[in-house]
Amino acid sequence: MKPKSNQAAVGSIQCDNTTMNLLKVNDFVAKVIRERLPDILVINVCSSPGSGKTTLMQETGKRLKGKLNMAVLVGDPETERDAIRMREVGINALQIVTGGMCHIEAQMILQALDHIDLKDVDLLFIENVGNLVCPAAFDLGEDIRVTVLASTEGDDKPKKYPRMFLTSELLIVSKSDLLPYVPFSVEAVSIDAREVNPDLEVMTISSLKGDGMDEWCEWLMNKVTEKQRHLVEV
Ligand SMILES: Nc1nc2c(ncn2[C@@H]2O[C@H](COP(=O)(O)OP(=O)(O)OP(=O)(O)O)[C@@H](O)[C@H]2O)c(=O)[nH]1
Ligand SMILES: [Mg+2]
Repeated sequence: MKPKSNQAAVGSIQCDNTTMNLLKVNDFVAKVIRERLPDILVINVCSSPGSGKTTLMQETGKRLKGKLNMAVLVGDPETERDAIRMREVGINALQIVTGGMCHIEAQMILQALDHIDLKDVDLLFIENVGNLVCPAAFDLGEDIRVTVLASTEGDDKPKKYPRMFLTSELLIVSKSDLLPYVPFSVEAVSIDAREVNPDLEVMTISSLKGDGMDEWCEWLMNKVTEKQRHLVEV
């Protein structure tokens, strides 16, 4: 019987890693997206399923109403549910159904851009598919990547899923209202995350109770201004 382990047997085929080629193609499409959205701040929000991304988007939309124009592209393997939840609170949202895929790819964003009205939009969120692994590898043409980690998920995640934290600018510890009830140390997660990525900012938020929302919204407003200023300079 032939060996079935990963160890290369004599005479085995040395396969090309075609995934690397796919990622190269993805990078080209991401560049096209960046060129197409020079005046809109694009934020890619990544996390495990259920960490509170949609709830955060809903609460953010409510608070930023009248201050800046926001839109959301939201990816899920199936259903329109998250886009419907966001539209219910007045957010311009379009669902990307990935058909079972565990991440959004840049070509999906490029296709979606033809189906969402971005006139006068300052801030475009992409809510990625809930998954701490695959989304880390796909540049979606975003300016900023945010990882959301709920207090209920455990504070050991940065070292176990390092690429997600390495490629993010901001870590949001969500569901902070549950911190008194779960074994989760914001300090420990911050130390681990910054060992992976020393430049990572950390914020603690409860979308449910509102803690940290002011700081988050101010951060967003500043980033939108920075993007627009950069535009003027260019
Ligand atoms: N206690 C608490 N619960 C929250 C908070 N934010 C969200 N939740 C709850 O967490 C659950 C998941 O929230 P969602 O916003 O749907 O999470 P999600 O990350 O968008 O989920 P997927 O799109 O399926 O990955 C819901 O039951 C929310 O009510 C929070 O700040 N505190
Ligand atoms: Mg969601």
